[in-house]
Amino acid sequence: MVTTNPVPRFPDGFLWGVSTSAHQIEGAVDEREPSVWDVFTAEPGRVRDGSTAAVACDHVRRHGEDVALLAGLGVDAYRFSVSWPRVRARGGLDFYDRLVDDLCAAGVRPVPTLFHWDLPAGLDWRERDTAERFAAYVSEVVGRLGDRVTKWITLNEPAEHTLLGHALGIHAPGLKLLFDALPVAHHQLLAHGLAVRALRAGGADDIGIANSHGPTWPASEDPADVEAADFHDLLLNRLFADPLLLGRYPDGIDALMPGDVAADLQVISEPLDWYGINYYAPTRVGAPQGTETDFGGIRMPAELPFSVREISGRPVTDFGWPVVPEALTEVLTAFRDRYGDRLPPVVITENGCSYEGVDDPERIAYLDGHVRALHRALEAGVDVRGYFVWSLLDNFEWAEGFARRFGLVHVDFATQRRTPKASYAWFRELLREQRS
Ligand code: IFM
Repeated sequence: MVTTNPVPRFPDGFLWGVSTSAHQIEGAVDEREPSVWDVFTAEPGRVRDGSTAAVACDHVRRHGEDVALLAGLGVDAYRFSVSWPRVRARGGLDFYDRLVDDLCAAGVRPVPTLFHWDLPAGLDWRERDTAERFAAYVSEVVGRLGDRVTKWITLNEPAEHTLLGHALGIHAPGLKLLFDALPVAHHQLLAHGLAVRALRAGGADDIGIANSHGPTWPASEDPADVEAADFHDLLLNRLFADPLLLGRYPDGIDALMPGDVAADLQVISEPLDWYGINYYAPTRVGAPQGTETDFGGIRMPAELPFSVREISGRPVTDFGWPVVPEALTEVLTAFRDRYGDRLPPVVITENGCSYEGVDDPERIAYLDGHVRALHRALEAGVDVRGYFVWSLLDNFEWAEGFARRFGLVHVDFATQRRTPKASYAWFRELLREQRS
């Protein structure tokens, strides 16, 4: 195992956890309604290795073993997602009821995300109605679990769900709408605001969202590169954070959104108790080059008003993502500077990397570097309250299938055998040291 200097001490009460999502681990596909991801993965050529998540980590049947892994790791909290298609099936909430009971019994705080991309098949984020249906589903979940769950997350990464799923067609539902996908972003944000109201009506008082953010670095000082980078920053960061934190869309975007946007922004900007940031890597962006560009294996079309450039001189993960821990400090201080007292306390709701192997010194180095970068953000005055590693288990990595392994625990998908990696032991030791 890689040995490192002790990580600096985080404040008492800092929340340490790990994350997963329903579609990526649960399996038990026959005990729920289909989602857009089931439809998408049934189409040949959509997933790199041709796999589906019909079984995945078989977590519904093996959750007892997985809760034991969480307890053994010593985390304070476990972020998982509730599958809307499972809740729609008869008895679907029973599984989450048992899971929450088991987590509480093991001393691990349950932190459910209410939507992590597995939209029930037949629903469509281009329709406003989907936001209202989401709020009704959230009321049902808080009514059933709210006596034991105190910390809630509305949505996971609406930016990626919009961009990859609806603008570029790389994720479910496979739509290639480019900028016509903007209503999908608006309706998810509206769904978030309505969900906050539904959760509050159900008694919840510790509510956040998990948005992906990262610095955008211009490829050069050339004004064309700077302008392209600003636009990328708008799409990745401001399009989702401004309406939530400031109650407005950036730079005239509201004219492109559907419905009574001013009234919707009142709902979207319902105050949050904390703001979740999923951080993986920064992006280097330049002016369009008239050709497709590669973004961590994703083909970015030539028509976009920017092109993604390589960040050289850095190690990369198996996914090809550059490892840049200091960009985590940068994104946090930039958010504090941009949003000031409109930014509630922050929780890192995902951070992690894909590497092969049970002996995984690269993952330890990645996590170690990022936890230290997080501490530097704290020292710089950013109010950070928690850190969740993505992910507890190797799992179904969307269009990459089972080819990308993000887990602290290795899963042999043929036998479902779980094997804690060296990084699991490293994280357990980090938590022990933080509490000693
Ligand atoms: O696996 C995903 C997760 O579902 C959302 N955030 C990024 C992770 C790694 O790609």
